[in-house]
Amino acid sequence: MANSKTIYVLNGPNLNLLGMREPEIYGSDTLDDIAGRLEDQAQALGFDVDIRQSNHEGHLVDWLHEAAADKAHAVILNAGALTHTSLALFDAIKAITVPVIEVHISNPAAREEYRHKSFIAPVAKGSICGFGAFGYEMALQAATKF
Ligand code: CA2
Repeated sequence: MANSKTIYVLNGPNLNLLGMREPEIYGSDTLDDIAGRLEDQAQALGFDVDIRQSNHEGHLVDWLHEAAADKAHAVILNAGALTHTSLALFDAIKAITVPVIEVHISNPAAREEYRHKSFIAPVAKGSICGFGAFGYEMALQAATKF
């Protein structure tokens, strides 16, 4: 059960493949590598992280609602390709008061035109893009300052 010291780290479609495909874009860290670092750093900062990944949009919506119901401290969200399509994620984030930090490993603004629109950015507290997997650690640092 989450509490006011819990930071959710939610990952969307295909991010389970991190470290296994397209390392030139997404680096060589797996999601487990990233999770291990976040767990250590969160603990040192007096927080805990709840790290999840799903290939299903509805799971991400449910987890955002759960973060709100459990009064989590913050959500770090890499919605993957759903970033560019999901009105449902926009609505879910807009409906909750828990701050959401948008993270992308790559810099979508420097990629294909269809990645330039984010449904998350207008309702996020802020966005961190283009710093590789380190972006998750940047987001954790930022979240612990709220
Ligand atoms: O840069 C990011 O973090 C993205 O959210 C990654 C999404 C992409 O659709 C967004 O535009 C930017 C894609 C996630 C797919 O992850 C993979 C990881 C390894 C190999 C293949 C896909």
